[in-house]
Order: sequence, then structure tokens, then C-alpha cells
Amino acid sequence: MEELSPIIEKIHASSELDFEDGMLLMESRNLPLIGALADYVRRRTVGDRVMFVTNCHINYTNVCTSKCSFCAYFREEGQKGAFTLTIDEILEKAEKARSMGATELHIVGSLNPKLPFEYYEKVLSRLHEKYPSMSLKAYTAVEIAHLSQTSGMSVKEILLRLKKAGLTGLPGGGGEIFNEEIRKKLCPNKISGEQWLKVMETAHKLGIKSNATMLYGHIETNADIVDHILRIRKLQKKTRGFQAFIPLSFHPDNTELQKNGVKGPTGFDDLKTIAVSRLLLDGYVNNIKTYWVMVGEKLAQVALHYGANDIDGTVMEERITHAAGGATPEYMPKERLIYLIKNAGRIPVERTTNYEIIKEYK
Ligand code: V47
Repeated sequence: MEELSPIIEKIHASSELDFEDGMLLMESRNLPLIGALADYVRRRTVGDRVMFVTNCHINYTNVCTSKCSFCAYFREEGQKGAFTLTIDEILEKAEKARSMGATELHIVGSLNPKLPFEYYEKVLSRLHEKYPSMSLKAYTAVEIAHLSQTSGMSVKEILLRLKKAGLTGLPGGGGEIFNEEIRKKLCPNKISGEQWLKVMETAHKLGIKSNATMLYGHIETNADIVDHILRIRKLQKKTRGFQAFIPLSFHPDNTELQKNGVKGPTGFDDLKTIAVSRLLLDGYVNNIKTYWVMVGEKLAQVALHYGANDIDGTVMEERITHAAGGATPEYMPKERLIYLIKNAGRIPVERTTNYEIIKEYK
């Protein structure tokens, strides 16, 4: 308790926490206190509403040149299990999602050198034409940078063309951990953390909102976690373009890291990371999302008392976590999300991608 006293005072005074405060929090074992502080800040900032979205994840390809050591999803071209969806197959998935009430498609893949920019553009324009009211949250900053490299167009041009084709916003994937040394071990072939932030800055300046993620529970240190969250905060001060922050809980099965003995985070780490995210991003990123697919239904519900105010969505189809040993279902019916939120004593609110309220379930 005592070691956190200066932080408690700062939180009460709504003063910004700094790197040292972040380290004290990360190194403390007083999870109930950290959780209570995050819960206090959550209530002060966003109240008792908990957001969810009726969405469907569509992974269009798993062929990837990046070969990240934390990833079990990717395949090399021609390898067993490699796939790339045709645009018609994506449309079929979208039709199914629409019939199940989805308002958002979350479309991400991998760095497939064979897919031209026109594929990405057409995916959005065909979907937008057929389902004009559906939000298209598509392509991570890493995919955008890859498209810029393969097409020769600038990131700005890519984003403008995708926006014209119907892009609503960017998902937060690919952030991993920004620390350069750790990133080299996780994903040496991927853009750097600073490049990831630059793509996001460009998007935000064009009026394209995005999310931000952080992959934790592998080989990073507490300092890397604090540094990552503070770099997000720094950009947010400039652009205000991040809508949500999502800590992603590393799943080790079938990954290169697992072969090196990396085990993944515990429930303690999951709750502390959510709480510290809420505390460090206070005043800047108001939506802290717990991703039930990765932390499990039960812990996601508990995370609503540790700073989270968003539980992500119905999801419908998920490949990335499940390739790495994810044991959660792929689909969470809306009714179940509402039940979990109400049972945690909060008010369920169905939202759009851009956090507009669709319906409050009192
Ligand atoms: O970019 C990959 C991570 C991300 C593993 O923006 C892994 O609303 C855990 O970004 N264990 C994809 N994580 C998921 C993602 C996401 C999810 C939900 C909502 C949003 C949003 C974004 O998953 C990847 C990578 O960082 N990842 N492999 C793994 N073995």
C-alpha cells in the first residue's frame, strides 16, 4: 500500500502518471489495490457502461513473409494449411455475418507478397457496395506499410484509396512491443514500433480512427510494457485518433517462442496489464478493451472491475488465437455478452465501431 501512496495521490488529483509510476505499478504485487485504482479511474472517466460490438472477424489469408516468433497462424506459400480467400468467399462470410446481425467486419490477414493492392481495395469496395451500413475495420498498420512497399505508393495514398473504397477504421494489431531489441526477437521482418506509430499518425491525420494493441506475456520486461503504453499516449496527445487500447495476452502453443520455453502470462498478469493500461492512459484513451477470446470469458468479465469498459465483440470466427492454443469458443452470442456484463453489475451497451451507442440494455 505504502509504496503506491504517491500514485494514489496523483490519481485522485487526476495528474498524469509517468514512467516511474508505471514501473512501481508493474512491479507491485498489490493487485487488489491496483485494480481498485483502475476501477475508480474507469468509473470517473466512462461510468458504468460496458461496450460491446456485434462483429465478425474475417482472416483473408495466412500466407506471410514475416514469420514472427509469437505467431502460430502464418504459413509459407504452398505449405499445408496455407489459404487465401477469394473476394467472393469474403462476401459469403460477410453475408453470414450480416444475417447474424453484425454491424462490423474486422478484416485482417498477413503479409502475403502475392496479393496486389487492388485485391485489398476491391475487398472493401465490394463489401461497402453490398453492405453500406456495415463498418469495415480493416488492415493493421503492418499490412498498410506492407502494401506501401509492394505497390510503391505512399502510406498516405494507400490509406486515401482504402478510405474511398469504404474503410471505416484500422484495427490495432501489429503493435506487439515497441522496444527495438525485443521486437527484433519477436518480429525482425516487421516494421519497427516507430514505423507502426507513423502509419497510425498518418491515418489519424486523414480522419481515419484506429485502435492500438500491445502483445504481452512473452519475453518483454515491465519497462517494455510501460514504454509501449506511454508511446501510445504520446501519439494520442498529438492526434486523438486512438479509440481503444487492447492488451493482447500471448498464447504460446505451436509458436517458435514456445520452443524456447516461453510460457505466456498468468491471470495475475492479465488483470494487472489491463489495470495499468487504464491508469497510464487516463485522460487520453478512454476505452480499454478486454479481449475475451484471449483472456477467456471468466477473466474478461472480472477485467470489467480492473479498468476495462469494453469486452470486444461477438467475433464469430477467430483463427489467430486458436492457432496458438486458444481454448475459448470462436463465437460469443450477443445475449451472452449482455449476461456477462449485467452479472458484473454494469450496463451493457451495444456500440458501433466508432463508439456510437446503438442500444443500451438496462
Ligand atoms: O496483430 C498473434 C496478436 C493480433 C498471437 O483492434 C497473438 O479491435 C496472442 O490485433 N498470442 C491480432 N496474440 C488480434 C488483434 C485484435 C484483436 C481484437 C480486437 C482488435 C481491435 C485487434 O494478435 C496480432 C498479434 O499482435 N497475436 N499471435 C499469439 N500467439
